[in-house]
Amino acid sequence: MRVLMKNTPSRQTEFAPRLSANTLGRLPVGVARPGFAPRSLATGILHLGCGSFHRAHQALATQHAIDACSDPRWGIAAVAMKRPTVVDALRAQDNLYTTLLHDNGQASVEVVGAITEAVHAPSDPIGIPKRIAHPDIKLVTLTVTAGGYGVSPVTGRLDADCRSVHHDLRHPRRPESPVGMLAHGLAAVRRRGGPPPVVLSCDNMCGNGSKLRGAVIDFAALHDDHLADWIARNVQFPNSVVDRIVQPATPADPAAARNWLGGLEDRTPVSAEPFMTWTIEDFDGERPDWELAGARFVSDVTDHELAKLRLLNGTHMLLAYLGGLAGYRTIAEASADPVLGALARQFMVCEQGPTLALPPAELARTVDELMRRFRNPAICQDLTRVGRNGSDKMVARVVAALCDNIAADRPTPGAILLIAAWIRWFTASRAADAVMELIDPRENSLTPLVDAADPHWSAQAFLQRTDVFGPLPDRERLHRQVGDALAELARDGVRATVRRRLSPEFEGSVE
Ligand code: CS2
Repeated sequence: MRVLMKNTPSRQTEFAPRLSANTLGRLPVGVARPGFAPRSLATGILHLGCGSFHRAHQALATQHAIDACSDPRWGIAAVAMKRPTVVDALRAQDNLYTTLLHDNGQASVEVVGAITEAVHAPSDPIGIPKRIAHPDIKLVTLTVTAGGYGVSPVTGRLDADCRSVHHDLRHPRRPESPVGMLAHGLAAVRRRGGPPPVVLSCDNMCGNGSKLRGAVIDFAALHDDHLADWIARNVQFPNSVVDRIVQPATPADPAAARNWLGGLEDRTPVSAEPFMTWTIEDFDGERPDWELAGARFVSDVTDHELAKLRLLNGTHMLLAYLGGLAGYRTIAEASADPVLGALARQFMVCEQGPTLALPPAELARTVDELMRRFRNPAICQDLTRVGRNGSDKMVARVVAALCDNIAADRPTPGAILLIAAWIRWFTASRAADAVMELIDPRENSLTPLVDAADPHWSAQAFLQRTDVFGPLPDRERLHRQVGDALAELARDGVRATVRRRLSPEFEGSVE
């Protein structure tokens, strides 16, 4: 049973006992915990990317699935790809950690015991390919971010020139990249015989499984054509769509967790919202009963993926860039601003929504729910973080819908403002005395396009970058609209510029 708790400070001692298998019994009654003995689990899943998202999403769902069916096969070996911090913290507490799901000043607190082993890839004596090839591993899952796939945005195939590919071809036992680990791991499975694991990407990107499959096959082909062919014929890479807003770890988290845990210390708790979905393409093979923990299995995830990326992530970008320019720090603050909140709603209902296969009532419900989720004050999603790598995210989250809307002759004020605000923030971040950082993988090649004195020239130069925006229809009109919005943002500020573009129906909600 999960109980909602209020956070009441407990007496903090200098040497607080650590969360561990031995101290589980000391947790306050309201804290949920595994219904199984964590040490009794076998390891059936190898996960690459042991970050906060994995621990608040898949690992928590796996605990619930194990609990629901008493099936002890599905413990997770969670691999940290670079830094050892989480691994060290988890190992010191028997791989247990706390999830805090915050809503309305209350939290549902649960200690998770689904991780059987925390592994630091660079120093792992066994090596990840060998672990992948262990016959008990039925699933290899991933959250390594889009950049971890090594796929060129131009060709959609593995970028064979990158350093990690060269490294991984030379070091089959100790590859560094997820794609190298998978290809060498699957090569070892092929040598040992028997069914290969299913490879399930849980990264937030379009066609995550298909992209990963292409990259692993491309890598294998550089090494051995027969292996590439074997992977193509034998290994399943289902697509999946994940959703839960997770707060990045902060140094203050352990102290906050100690209060919820009745004084026990957890050095690596995770905070997130209560909402979660996980939509997975059907595949053959053994797996935990994740549907008992909120996952959905479907034959095709495309519609779910478009809805997630366009409604949630696209609107996150809108709030990040305009909110950042307006001086806000977090998504919760930006979405609580009446003018920005009204624009976010209008953008979802009138621009992103009509491009999706969602019935109107479902769209209205989703938009209401998203506005509530964005405004959750307990989740601190930093705008500089949501806004970073914008050039990689633009097409799937914003421009694809913009193009559909132009083709259907629907107005696109939100997308125009979003692009203008991104350019403006990027411009501000290039100034010698910049106070607003904006990280982007293309920052070097975009910097020469910045011209604060000539917004129309700048708009045109940015929009001509097909590696960022793809081929755009009606270019001249778009150049003018983005240039006008840039000029207005500079002259009149964010709120006045946004207000002018709110339709009466949405402006009515602005006090
Ligand atoms: C955010 C996502 O940083 C971002 O791009 O939009 O991390 C978002 O919180 C998740 O996709 C929610 O499921």
